[in-house]
Amino acid sequence: MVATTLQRAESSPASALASVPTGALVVPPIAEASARRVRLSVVVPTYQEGRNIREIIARLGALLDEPLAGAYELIVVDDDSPDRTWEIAQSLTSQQPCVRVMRRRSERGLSSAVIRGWQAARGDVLAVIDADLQHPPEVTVDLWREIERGADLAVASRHAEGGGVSTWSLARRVLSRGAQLLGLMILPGVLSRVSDPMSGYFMVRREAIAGRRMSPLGYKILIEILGRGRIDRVSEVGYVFRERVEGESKVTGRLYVEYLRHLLRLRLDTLR
Ligand SMILES: Nc1nc2c(ncn2[C@@H]2O[C@H](COP(=O)(O)OP(=O)(O)OP(=O)(O)O)[C@@H](O)[C@H]2O)c(=O)[nH]1
Ligand SMILES: [Mg+2]
Repeated sequence: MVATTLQRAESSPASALASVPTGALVVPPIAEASARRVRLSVVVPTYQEGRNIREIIARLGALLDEPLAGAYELIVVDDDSPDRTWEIAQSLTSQQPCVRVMRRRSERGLSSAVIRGWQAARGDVLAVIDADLQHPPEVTVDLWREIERGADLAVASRHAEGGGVSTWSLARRVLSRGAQLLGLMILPGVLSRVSDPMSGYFMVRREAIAGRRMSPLGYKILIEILGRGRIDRVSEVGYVFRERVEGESKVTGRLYVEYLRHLLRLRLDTLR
């Protein structure tokens, strides 16, 4: 009885779900004036990550508390996962008030989830990281340092010094490099700007993408940022893409088709 009372006294109740922005996929130019103390907003897109969400949120919190105590937020954007990832994430808000949770029911897909999260973000710097711990959370601190040194875009790269793909099969390596080469042929000026344009782990200054209408397809949101953003200074940090331990991959053959359509769409739009 005493223990229960103590626990209740120590933790505030879980906060309400954040509302999901609608309409065009455009990140607004300035964060709300009242919330300007937030410098960094990290979006964690999730679908069926109930077995990973606690750990990724706890680790990001512990890491970011040092350089950015009280000045960052973690925004989980869940597509109404049947395993109720959103609910687990919401239960964490009582211990970590920097966590905000969106439960999306009207839209699906990784790229739009990331942009919806950024639309609701309060920070001047916007970031994305996978929930499944394949992106080492420690690298977030290195990316933040690169932004502080003046980068408009800081990318965690598997192909920069110190980077790699751990135990990927030869087939997956060939597919990944093949997709990158295809992208270089269709959009050379965009994909050549970073060593790992397929990375889903990066930070970008809000002002570099604010007001730009995004139209992503599939998984490769970084290509959209490079293609449509005002990116001047780019920095890269090497990282090793880890194997997934818990939960399942959502990658299917359809994503390769969407990637090709995305490249072609961006090529047409940026030629205009
Ligand atoms: N909100 C949302 N998140 C998604 C969706 N698809 C994937 N995700 C999340 O995006 C991140 C990357 O998805 P994964 O399926 O792990 O893709 P991957 O890491 O490229 O591939 P694997 O190495 O096979 O895991 C994870 O955090 C997923 O939970 C989606 O449709 N909506
Ligand atoms: Mg993954």
